[in-house]
Amino acid sequence: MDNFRFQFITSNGEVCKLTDKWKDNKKDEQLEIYRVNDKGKAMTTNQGLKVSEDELSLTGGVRGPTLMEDFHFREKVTHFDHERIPERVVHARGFAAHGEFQLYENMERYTKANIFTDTSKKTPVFVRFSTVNGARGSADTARDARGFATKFYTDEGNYDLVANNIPVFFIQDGIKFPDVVHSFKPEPLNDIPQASTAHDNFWDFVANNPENAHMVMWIMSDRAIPRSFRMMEGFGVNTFRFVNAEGEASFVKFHWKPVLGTHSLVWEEAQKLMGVDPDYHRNDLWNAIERGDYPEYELGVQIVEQEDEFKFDFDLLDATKLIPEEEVPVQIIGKMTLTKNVDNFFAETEQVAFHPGNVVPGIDFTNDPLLQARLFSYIDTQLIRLGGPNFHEIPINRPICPFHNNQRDGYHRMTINTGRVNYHRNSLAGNTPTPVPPEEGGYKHYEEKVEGRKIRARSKSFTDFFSQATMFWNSMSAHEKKHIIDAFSFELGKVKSKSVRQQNVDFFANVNLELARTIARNIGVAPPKSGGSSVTKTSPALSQLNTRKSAKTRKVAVILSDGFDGPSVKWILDYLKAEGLVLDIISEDLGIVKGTNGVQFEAMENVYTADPVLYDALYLVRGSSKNRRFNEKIARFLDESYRHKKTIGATEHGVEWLNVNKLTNKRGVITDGNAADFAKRFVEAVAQHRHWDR
Ligand code: HDE
Repeated sequence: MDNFRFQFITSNGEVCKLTDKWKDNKKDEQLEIYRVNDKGKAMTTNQGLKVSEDELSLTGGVRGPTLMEDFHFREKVTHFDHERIPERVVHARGFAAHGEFQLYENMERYTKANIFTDTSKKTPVFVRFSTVNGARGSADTARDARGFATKFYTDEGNYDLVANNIPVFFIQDGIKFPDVVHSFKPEPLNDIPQASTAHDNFWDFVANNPENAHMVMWIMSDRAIPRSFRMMEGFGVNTFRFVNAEGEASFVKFHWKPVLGTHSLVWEEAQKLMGVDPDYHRNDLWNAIERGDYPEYELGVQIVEQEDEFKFDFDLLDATKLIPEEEVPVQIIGKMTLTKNVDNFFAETEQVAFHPGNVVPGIDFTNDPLLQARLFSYIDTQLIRLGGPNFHEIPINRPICPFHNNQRDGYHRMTINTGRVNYHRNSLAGNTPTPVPPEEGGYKHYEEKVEGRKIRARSKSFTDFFSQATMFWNSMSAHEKKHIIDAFSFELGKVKSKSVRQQNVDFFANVNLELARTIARNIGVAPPKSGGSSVTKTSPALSQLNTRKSAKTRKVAVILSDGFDGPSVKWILDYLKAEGLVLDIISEDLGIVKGTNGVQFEAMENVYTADPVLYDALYLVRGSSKNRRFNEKIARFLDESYRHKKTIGATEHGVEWLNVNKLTNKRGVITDGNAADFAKRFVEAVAQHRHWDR
């Protein structure tokens, strides 16, 4: 409770928690006027008429027909009939939270944007994480890229950094976006498979559109099955432009770096989680924020001076390429902290509308043809999804600064513009609202020199499709390479067309011959004889082995039954909690589990609900139990935790279980020592995330 320093009482007597981090948040103040709590209120129609009966419709006699005049029935059912809006055509499944951003370092040398020059300012943000492929109701842990879209409510207007957790994209030109999306969505004949690229159409697209080689390597990697939204990087993908007060420009790539490091699930775990807890990532984020474990991400920028535009062996305007961090370091310039869950999923998460074209002075675009297409698409899709041109008036989308112009009318207009003038130029309102000169904050597009013929052609600098795909492969550790091979073998193994399978191994031979040959052997097609790459370059920053490590917020399954050593277990659990680990006591039944010396804990999970895939680590104490189902569950916890490379700690009877399962003295399995020594080593082991060399 310590995190909640401020409380307020609502009109119907509820005590609300307000975190100190969330206090004085301007967006929250703005949203407050739209919040309505119906608890304790009289029921009315939408016209404010008090309703006397809400369960029986108006009928002609107790067994007679329902009457048309029952306006309450009609209003209630009509509203229900219209509750759904179209889901996003991509990124339909998402989850969001509020927070704030604070700058570490003044970036005025590169940009005049207020949020990147004023280190004292706390800018409210709203962040929506998403999967790309699956429908709104699909499972969280599907293999996919993740969206990571941030709306900064700045004093100069909304700035949207609409990012993904993978730094490159499938295609180079937005005109191909409908093609790639059609190919990875469920097949049109039967709408199968849901939220999965493991089908013929996608892999047919892959083998025949060579620019996607690099992105597909990332999708087959562990990056596509993140452990948590709190443990993924974010990348702006497209190259943007910073412009400073003198009008000088530089190129910029945006990065989010999670403070907890970048970590992934293993595939078997991800698959099981789709059934055990389809809301796994949602629960993880929601619960972390409710606990006060506020997710943190540092904002980084890679800046390339204008004159260095052509010094790379790829084109900066090509979204299938990344700038290796070893060539241009990521400068960390600020931190975002997510401090508050939404009050209403639909009103906030579903209705939020991001757009890469929402920029502020000091941030501008480049000619990246993918970015240019995005600048068209987002507003267009929101017009249909949110039903008209006034979606900027929906509370979650409103800027916190005032906005004035001569736009009027349209579906669901909320603003009541007073005054007669709705055009520019005018004399009746003194020619207001007035355009603002750039020196006073008006947005001015960077004056890039543009010339050329109108053509449909791509620059030759966009044609190296494989070098960075090979660099990615070269940069992976042994277990990451194995996971990539396994993922290809699963996905292509599901492809029915032998020709498509063969085309793909022949295609990926361009990335790495051994990779392609191994996949070929796993999926029953001829291993390619030629191909291979001469690229030896690596970028160590791409391997998740080199990420930050922390035991904080890791979930530990603590298996207990009556009779455990009370003082010792309590000491260990207190230590783990103090180190920031999150503990779930699992016992045979929900309720109290008793140890010696009067120590007792309340179990949160029982043998029916607990599952090893829900945890990062296992601490097995047990007491003594004759419950067969409990024993089976312990055996499964040990088997899966071990195979999924998780930390296993055991004391008391737990050690006997390790002996029986021949797990003692294995890496990441912690047993002996006194309580203090055991607890310390357990935390160190959990911080490793997984024990890959087990
Ligand atoms: Fe998007 N993208 N995108 N995208 N995108 C959408 O806009 C589009 C791309 C990304 O949580 C849509 O409001 C085109 C790259 C995120 O609400 C749509 C192209 C990146 C989200 C759209 C791209 C993204 C979207 C669907 C290629 C990483 C979810 C719903 C030219 C930098 C935002 C919507 C949220 C959503 C178009 C490529 C990120 C259709 C045409 C590259 C995180 O407008």
